[in-house]
Amino acid sequence: MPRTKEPETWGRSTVRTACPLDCPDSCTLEVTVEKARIVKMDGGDANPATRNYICAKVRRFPERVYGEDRLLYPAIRKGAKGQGTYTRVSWGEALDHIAARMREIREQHTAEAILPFCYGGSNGLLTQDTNDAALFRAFGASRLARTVCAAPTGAANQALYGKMPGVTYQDYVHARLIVLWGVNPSASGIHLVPFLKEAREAGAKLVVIDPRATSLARQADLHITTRPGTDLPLALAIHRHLFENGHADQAFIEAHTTGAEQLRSRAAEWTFERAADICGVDAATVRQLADMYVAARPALIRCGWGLERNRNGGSAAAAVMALPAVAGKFGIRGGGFSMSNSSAWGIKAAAWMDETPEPQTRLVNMNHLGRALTEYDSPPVKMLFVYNCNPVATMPDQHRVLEGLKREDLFTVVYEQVFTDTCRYADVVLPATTFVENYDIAKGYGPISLQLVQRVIEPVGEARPNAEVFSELAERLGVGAAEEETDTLLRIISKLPPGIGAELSASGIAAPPFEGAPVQFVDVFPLTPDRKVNLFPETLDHGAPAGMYGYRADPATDEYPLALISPASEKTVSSTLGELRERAAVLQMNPTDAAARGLSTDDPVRVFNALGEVHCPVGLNKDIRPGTVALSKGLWRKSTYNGFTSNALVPDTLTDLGGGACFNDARVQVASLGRH
Ligand SMILES: Nc1nc2c(c(=O)[nH]1)N[C@H]1C(S)=C(S)[C@@H](COP(=O)(O)OP(=O)(O)OC[C@H]3O[C@@H](n4cnc5c(=O)[nH]c(N)nc54)[C@H](O)[C@@H]3O)O[C@H]1N2
Ligand SMILES: Nc1nc2c(c(=O)[nH]1)N[C@H]1C(S)=C(S)[C@@H](COP(=O)(O)OP(=O)(O)OC[C@H]3O[C@@H](n4cnc5c(=O)[nH]c(N)nc54)[C@H](O)[C@@H]3O)O[C@H]1N2
Ligand code: SF4
Ligand SMILES: [Mo]
Repeated sequence: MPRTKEPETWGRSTVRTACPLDCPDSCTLEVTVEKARIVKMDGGDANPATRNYICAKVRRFPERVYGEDRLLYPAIRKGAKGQGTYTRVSWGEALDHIAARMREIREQHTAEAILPFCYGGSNGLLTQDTNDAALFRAFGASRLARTVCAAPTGAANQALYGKMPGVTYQDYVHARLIVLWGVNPSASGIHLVPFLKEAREAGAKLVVIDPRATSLARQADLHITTRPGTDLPLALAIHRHLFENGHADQAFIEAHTTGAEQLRSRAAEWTFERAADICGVDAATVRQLADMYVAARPALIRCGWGLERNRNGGSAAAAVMALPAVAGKFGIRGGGFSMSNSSAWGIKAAAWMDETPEPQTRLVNMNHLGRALTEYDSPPVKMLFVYNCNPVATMPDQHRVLEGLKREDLFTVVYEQVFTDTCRYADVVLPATTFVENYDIAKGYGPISLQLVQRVIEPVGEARPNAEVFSELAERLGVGAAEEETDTLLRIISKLPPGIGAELSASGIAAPPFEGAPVQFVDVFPLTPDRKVNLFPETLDHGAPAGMYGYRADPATDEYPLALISPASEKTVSSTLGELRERAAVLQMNPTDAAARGLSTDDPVRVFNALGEVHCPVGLNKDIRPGTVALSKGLWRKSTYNGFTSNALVPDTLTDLGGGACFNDARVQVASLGRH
């Protein structure tokens, strides 16, 4: 069983655990503790894919655990909303207060006026979809559609393949061609990088499709610098070439797919020239990509999340993931596609949540938080319970989110590790443990891995784990029983598929299915009802006028001609660890665009559109395509001059499939701010 806390030892010891942050890699960690304090966090070797090293940001995690922004005790708002002044209270008082307000709101407005709000936080199996979900279900709160990330790629993967597991890092070395499509592993999943290097040394060609020349793009055999949001025409042009020029694998299509004819007809209009024109690249480059893809076997496409964050994101991901089926690239080690592998274990929260069935209460799309807080009625949102999430920093339409959070009649609870930008608007702040202070189960979504997260140190201050706090609140509200965190852990372990729980308990890591490296169409097949690839999911063919695989035009205007993207930064995981950023974030801009505006490096600029404006320094960077500018995702408000981040410029429009966020559909203008 998991190690229970030994009496405090003052010697030096090392504890093996795992990183549950929202990152595909899910590293094994070795955490060194001295005098009951963490002195070092480094890599361990249990997860073969993460090879004994970790990222620089998690090496700095102790600065979060013991940092000045850490929340140490529960507190209740004292001054005006947004002022950020609080009085310390006990846990008992805080939970009594919350329970009383929840009852009151239910009586006056129905429980649907309560909106739980959570996302990635610590991404383990314990920190979400357990006692939190049970409480809100049993109480009858509104439900949250957790769509801020992976909703379009998830919808596409589900519809086409039923989320069939993908090629894992270990097998990249077998590929002859690797296409990194809208993904930047140098920041967002660093353990893939050495596998890419090995593959290239073994002769694989590398293609990168990205509006920025990332460091991998600079090393690639081919870099296609597409305009953001244009991957759909690019992928359809390759489909057209495959179908029209005899490169489609008819035998595979016949045996393993449905909907090929419809896909073919939607692709028919996308000649190389027409696609190239929309993508802002040469037709010859598109043809080169198609030729390389046709010629290579095994050929592997790593589909990332950069391509989903726009109005065409779902269809784009579907068209990209359909390529190996049409081109006949499956059935060989190192061939096929990689997407999220989070479903590879077949673990579903339903296994332990069935005791509390989900009520059919109002479903709120989290990307519409601002709208929900300012517009929804019958009932209005009267209480927001935020946990595992920092919506002020991470949700679209930041101004509207803030406007909603400022409502005096909104009761907001923020349950957090550090005093985030969202905490500032809370009526009650609750301190949460970090993953070195609680148990969890970390599930990788790049490599297929499942590891136990250990409680390495005692909670700092009065911080408490999610499992305990939500069950205690449920008990106060008469809809559940308080549960110790270890009991929740044991309950979940007992509901894992046979054998897995025992392995986790015994050794802290479970042996992955297919030895962690399944071959698509040899070891794993589509998990769709008919076990075929559904190349044209009819149920998704909506959203007139475009429909499935229909291209929606770029939202740029003469007034706001630049596409603003906000890629993952190596310094944070979304906004987690954003408190440690010291300097102002820099807007990356191509020198041509800067020259046209009379801007030089470090000039303070206004980045603006009809939704808002961001003030920050500009950096001239030839690695970003003209017409596109970039500001990192996950910035805290303190990281710009005026306290707004790219999300102040991001519309809350939704993607074509899955109701996802259109972060990269922000269209902006940039001008000098004058002296700062
Ligand atoms: N260090 C670090 N690691 C992380 C995260 C983090 O914040 N920091 N976040 C984690 C999370 S939550 C996620 S979802 C993943 C995301 O990881 P990635 O899939 O890498 O996602 P992004 O960084 O959003 O975008 C990847 C690349 O897509 C490019 N891009 C932007 N728009 C487009 C487009 O329309 N088409 C194409 N082809 N490319 C485009 C960007 O320039 C960027 O280089 O990373 C996870 N890992
Ligand atoms: N502009 C722009 N914005 C984006 C994106 C983009 O591309 N562009 N990408 C989006 C993506 S990919 C994602 S995944 C979202 C992520 O958005 P969020 O879900 O808001 O993720 P984080 O910013 O990591 O914030 C998670 C918070 O949960 C807290 N937390 C961690 N563990 C626990 C716990 O055990 N208990 C409690 N109570 N709290 C905990 C952390 O301290 C942290 O503040 O952001 C999105 N935002
Ligand atoms: S954030 Fe990713 S790379 Fe960093 S330690 Fe965690 S799993 Fe490993
Ligand atoms: Mo994400």
